[in-house]
Amino acid sequence: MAIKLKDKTVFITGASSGIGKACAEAFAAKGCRLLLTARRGERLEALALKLREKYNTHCLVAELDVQKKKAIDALVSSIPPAYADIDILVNNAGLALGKSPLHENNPKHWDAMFQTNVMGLLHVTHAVLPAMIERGKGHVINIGSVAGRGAYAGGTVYCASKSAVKSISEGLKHDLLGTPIRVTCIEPGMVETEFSTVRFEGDADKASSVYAGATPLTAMDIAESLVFVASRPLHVNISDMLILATDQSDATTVHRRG
Ligand code: NDP
Ligand code: 8X3
Repeated sequence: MAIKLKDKTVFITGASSGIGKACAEAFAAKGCRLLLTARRGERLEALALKLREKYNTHCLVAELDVQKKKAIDALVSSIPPAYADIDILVNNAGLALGKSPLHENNPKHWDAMFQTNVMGLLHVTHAVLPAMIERGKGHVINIGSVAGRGAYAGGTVYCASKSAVKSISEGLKHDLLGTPIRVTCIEPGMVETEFSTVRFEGDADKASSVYAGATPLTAMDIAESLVFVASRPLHVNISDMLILATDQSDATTVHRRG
């Protein structure tokens, strides 16, 4: 039987847009208390206002760049008591930059992707986990990608970063065996968010061509899956979940109409 998520505290990175924002709404609808972080604080404020009005959500927002370890440690060590007992950590902050062959890449993009998708996830997890272990409860949900299951042309470094997220999730589950802490890696296929706009540095035509003629997933499709995973009975750990659009069969194979 599903467990109740009401009054659980959920810490989400990258909650200002897309999947992270949808997760905030989906967990708010279940009565969770939210700690929402991202770099764009004004977006978080607007989201918090909406969730307080719509669901009466207890919601704390904080600007956080997950590339900054000191800022992560400072934030986690100063969380007000009402939000300090984190039940669910959603490591969602992430991005892809560019889609060119490796030898034509801008190496600064490699840094941004690895520092965010991998090191950011590690540092946030490292900061949050000890208290979960001490309290004997918690769930770490990492947002990986279909891109972590096989590399594709132009995505070498992004795919490697998401492959790392998959490995880290698996390793963490081994490390935590014998504790009640659950670890899940959610691996979405194409989801229409700001992801492609960021990847193509604001080029709207390139971004929309990713989804042309197909029906992509929505951010809420993924958020609802997180709610499902988090609400399984405590003896059930969904370790891995690959979620593809019906129009997609792997990272690069998409059925397009017209
Ligand atoms: P969006 O671009 O819509 O959202 C990305 C979020 O990550 C934003 O809230 C952004 O907030 C945040 N973010 C980026 N860099 C940082 C940083 N350094 N510190 C803190 N937050 C950061 O894309 P999605 O919602 O699609 O992406 C969310 C996750 O889902 C990513 O990990 C992505 O790799 C993954 N994913 C996406 C897929 C897709 O097709 N869309 C498919 C598979 C996985 P801000 O800029 O305000 O800091
Ligand atoms: C994002 C999905 O296939 O564009 O992780 O890399 S893909």
